[in-house]
Amino acid sequence: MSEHYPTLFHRHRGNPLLTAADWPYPIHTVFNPGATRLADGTTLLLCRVEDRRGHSHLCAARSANGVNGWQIDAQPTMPAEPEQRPEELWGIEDPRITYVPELGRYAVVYTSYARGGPGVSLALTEDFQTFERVGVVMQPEDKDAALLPHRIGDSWALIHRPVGPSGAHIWISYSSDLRHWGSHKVILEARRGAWWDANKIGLSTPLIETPEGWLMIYHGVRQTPAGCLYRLGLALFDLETPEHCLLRGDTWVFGPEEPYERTGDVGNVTFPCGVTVGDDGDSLNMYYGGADSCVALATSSIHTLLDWLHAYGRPPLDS
Ligand code: BMA
Repeated sequence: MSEHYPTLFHRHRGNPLLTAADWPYPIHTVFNPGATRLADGTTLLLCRVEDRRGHSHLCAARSANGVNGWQIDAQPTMPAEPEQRPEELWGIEDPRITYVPELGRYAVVYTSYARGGPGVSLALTEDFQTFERVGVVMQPEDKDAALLPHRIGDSWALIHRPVGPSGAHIWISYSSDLRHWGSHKVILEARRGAWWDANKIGLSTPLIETPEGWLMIYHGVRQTPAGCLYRLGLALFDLETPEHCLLRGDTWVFGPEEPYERTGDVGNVTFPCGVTVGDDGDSLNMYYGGADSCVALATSSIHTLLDWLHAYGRPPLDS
C-alpha cells in the first residue's frame, strides 16, 4: 500500500503468533481466532482448528500478555457435536466472543456447518471449559455473527451476515431471550461494481463500544480472476440505534501483504474474529487468521480508528 495512506494497524513482529506446529495434538491448521480478556487480564483466543478430515473445532489458547507464552488446551475445547447437533456435521468455525455482564458469561457465536450450509450457533460459557449450547440462532446461509454485550432497550442484538439473492450484506436482529430472533434489518450493504467490498461483506470482530458509537471492523471480499482478496474496512453505528450507520470508510484499511497472509491454504486472506482492548481502554489487539493457515496479531487504538473514520468516512449514501 502506498505511503500516503495512513497506517492504522501495525503487525506484531512476532507474527505469526501461532501455527499448527505449536499445537499439543495433531492438527492441519489454526486460524480465525475469537478473542477476549478474562477477569484476571489473561488473553484467551478461541482458535479455529482444522483437522485432516477438513472439519474444524475450537481450541483455547491463553497468554498473560496476549503475545507469547501461549498455553494451549491439550484437547479440543469445543468439539463439534454432530451426534447431538446435526448442524455441526462438518464442524464449527470462526467464533466471536462477547462478555455479557448481565449473564456473567461469555457468548460464543460461531458458524455451524452441515449439509444445509453454514448457519450461526450460540453457546454460553463462564470458564471456556463447559459450554451451554443454545444451538442454531440463524439458519443457513448465514455466518460472521456476534452478540452485542448488553441489551438495546429491552432486546439483545445480534450482528450477522445472511446470503441472499442480492448479495451478502450485514444485518442486525433482536431477541428478548437469545433464542428467538426477529426485527431483522440490513445495517451495512456490500457495494457493487469495482469496489474492494463489492457483493460480499461480513462482520469481522464483535462491535467495539465507544463513546462515539459502535465501531465495526468488517471484511470485504474482492473477487478477482486469481481468487478472492479478504481485506478490512471500518464503519461506525449509533450507540442507541445500532442499525443506523453513522460513518463508513471508502477504502480498506488492512489487507494481505506479508508472506503468511499471501500464501497458505487460502492465500490473500486476513480474517480477524477477535479484538481485545488494553487496560488503557484504548489500545487494541486484533487477532486474525492469515491465509487460513496461522494466527497473527495487529495492533491499533480506538482513537486512531475513530479519527480515521471522522477524516475519511461519510454517512452511507442512501441514509
Ligand atoms: C470465509 C470463511 C472464513 C475463511 C475465508 C477465506 O468465507 O469461511 O473462515 O477464512 O472464507 O477462506
